[in-house]
Amino acid sequence: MRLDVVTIFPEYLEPLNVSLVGKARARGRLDVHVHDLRAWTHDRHHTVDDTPYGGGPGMVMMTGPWGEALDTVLADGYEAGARTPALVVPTPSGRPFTQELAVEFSERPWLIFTPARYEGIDRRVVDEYATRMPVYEVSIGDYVLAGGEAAVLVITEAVARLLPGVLGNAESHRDDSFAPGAMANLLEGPVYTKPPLWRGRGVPEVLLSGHHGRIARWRRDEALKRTTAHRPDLIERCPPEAFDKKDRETLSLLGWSPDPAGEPYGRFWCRPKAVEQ
Ligand code: 6GU
Repeated sequence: MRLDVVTIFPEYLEPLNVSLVGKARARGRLDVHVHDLRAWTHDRHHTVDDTPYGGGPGMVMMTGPWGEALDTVLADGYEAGARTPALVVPTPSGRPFTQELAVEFSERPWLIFTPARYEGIDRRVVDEYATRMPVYEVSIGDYVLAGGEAAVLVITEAVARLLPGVLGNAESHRDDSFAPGAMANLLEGPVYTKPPLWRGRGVPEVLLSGHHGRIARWRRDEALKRTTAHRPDLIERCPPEAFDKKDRETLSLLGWSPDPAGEPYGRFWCRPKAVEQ
């Protein structure tokens, strides 16, 4: 997979040399190119932004440098044999970045990221390139960052670990908390390792029992507890078939029951009264 990143802070992307993404590059699974947007300015001050039409606070990134940068990156990539690029535009007003989108990105041969600073990029840039290639405007969560560079790091790490030959085995993705198509997406419960006693704290006995069935059941119950506590929305949208008899027993103990309103709008389960939490 080829990755291009155009940014006014190339040094912000240094972590792409480290850890999992660095390893993917070293193994030849990822070909990363980071570009300084200011290379495509022509004035003494390397200006990339200007005041917004219509007024208002902040600055808007100008069409000129972005247009020249993207034309050059596209030409260079095609020259190097890359094909079917997709543009990934990190923005707090994008669609949520999810594991499903990470899987979709991991299946594409060429991603071009355009992390912006200030109030974002002149809309005409996205509109122009959208006539030539798929454009994904994505947000990594409901909070506001000063720029899209950190989002590029997040997205790249989520995608790189899905590439064949980057993590240990392909099986390792099947159990990801947010694996697409899973009947139920549950959060992982707690994990433990040696020593068996630390500062007076032991390990749940069942994990030392060697009873694989009981261990699997315990882990499932812990995942249900954790998910109801932290992400009740994930439980609400699980279809009834997602849960076996023991799951339903555990959910019932946690105060959850099938939605009496008959799952309107895909809500199959409802949360306990707040007082019980
Ligand atoms: Cl992708 N960019 C910025 N600037 N803020 C964000 C974001 C992206 N996702 C969430 N907040």
